[in-house]
Amino acid sequence: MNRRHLIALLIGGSAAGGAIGLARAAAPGEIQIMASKFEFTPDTVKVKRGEPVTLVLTSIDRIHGFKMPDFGIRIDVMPDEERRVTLTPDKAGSFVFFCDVFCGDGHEEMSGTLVVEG
Ligand SMILES: [Cu+2]
Repeated sequence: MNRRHLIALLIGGSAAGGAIGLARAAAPGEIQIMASKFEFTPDTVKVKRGEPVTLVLTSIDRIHGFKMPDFGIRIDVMPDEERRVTLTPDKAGSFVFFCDVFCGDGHEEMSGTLVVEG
């Protein structure tokens, strides 16, 4: 993980101010994502522009990868271990994330979408 890039994202996000006036979710800003052959669950994650969110990633079978190029994020997803990555989306839209550690015949299909509402 590129820590310096994440910090830059956080600073950029707070300057965007896109979430002002929106109702706050009751959740503490963490979203669990489970990786398995050959999917992420959930495979669609909704967040709000300008609000920090922490993705908590874990795998139930083997090592997978989690890559989201639009936000410069890439981490290994380990079995029985939680890995966290925090970002503040500074742009609205739909952004693809996918597994980048070859994990078998269905690997190419292993992807999902981050929906940033803004
Ligand atoms: Cu894979």
